[in-house]
Amino acid sequence: MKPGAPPNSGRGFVRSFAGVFPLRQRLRPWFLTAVLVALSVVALAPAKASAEFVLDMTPAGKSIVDPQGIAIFQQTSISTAGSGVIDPFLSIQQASSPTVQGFNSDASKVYADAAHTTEFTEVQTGSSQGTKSILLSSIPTVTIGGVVYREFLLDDNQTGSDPAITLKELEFYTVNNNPNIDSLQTLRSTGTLAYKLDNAASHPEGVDVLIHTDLSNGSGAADLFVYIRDDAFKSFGANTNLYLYSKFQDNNDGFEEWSVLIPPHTNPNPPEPPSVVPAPPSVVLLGIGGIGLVGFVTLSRRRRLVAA
Ligand SMILES: [Ca+2]
Ligand SMILES: [Ca+2]
Ligand SMILES: [Ca+2]
Repeated sequence: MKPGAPPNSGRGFVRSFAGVFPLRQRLRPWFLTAVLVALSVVALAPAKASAEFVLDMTPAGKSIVDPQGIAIFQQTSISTAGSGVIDPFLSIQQASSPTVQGFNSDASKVYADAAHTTEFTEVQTGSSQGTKSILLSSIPTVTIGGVVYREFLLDDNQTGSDPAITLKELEFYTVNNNPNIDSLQTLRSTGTLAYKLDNAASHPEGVDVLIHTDLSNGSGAADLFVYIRDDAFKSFGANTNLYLYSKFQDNNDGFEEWSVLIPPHTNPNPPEPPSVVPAPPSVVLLGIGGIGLVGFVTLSRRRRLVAA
């Protein structure tokens, strides 16, 4: 050791490593696997971040592909006024609460837990109130850049003085022949997950969507189109129910309403095809493993040279 060098320097660690694990042992398959798994776990450990990654839906007309490459979000001011324009299926309202959440169902009440101890009181249940079951086959399809997407429409209502609202959580599930699921816990455990906003491997801290309702033209105007790749909905039959769960933060004033456009009404300004689609998580994981393998082989060669 050089004079003044700290006792636990990197070189000292390598010597200790080489002493504990002889070269022959380090080249065995189980050892390689253990090293790759350890490297992958370290690389994928959740980052300590104070805030989630934000998809900022400003200015007007902006469209963004989500980090998973499954969803496209597009700001819109399309009018929802008049009968036969939209079919609402989830209405969430509680002006006094900054955080509101819920999912669509034919159940008379919806809860967070299967034991029914926490009710989502903000959900306006009953079809006359704007919340009901909906079939996946009733969700319009739109082709963008040769890829088929399911189209959803969100209309937020906020005060003019505080028009920003954040979509914190957004999840889509399919369930065959069951329009009456009444708890989020049951939906998450029995439904087939198609898309979850916070599932981006590149953003373990989570993903939010920031919406400004003042970009729309007055009342009766929607704020956001959400397009989900059709091939994300794996469970699909004639009686497949579509469940949408969403959670908002910084809510004020009126309700948040999810709907679909009723044909022949269509989006007059569909989003541009995404120019870059992020690689799926499995490819990213393979890449991290590959980097770990290259690093290990390089380390082994260096150890061999030192040994020679
Ligand atoms: Ca609105
Ligand atoms: Ca609101
Ligand atoms: Ca989030």
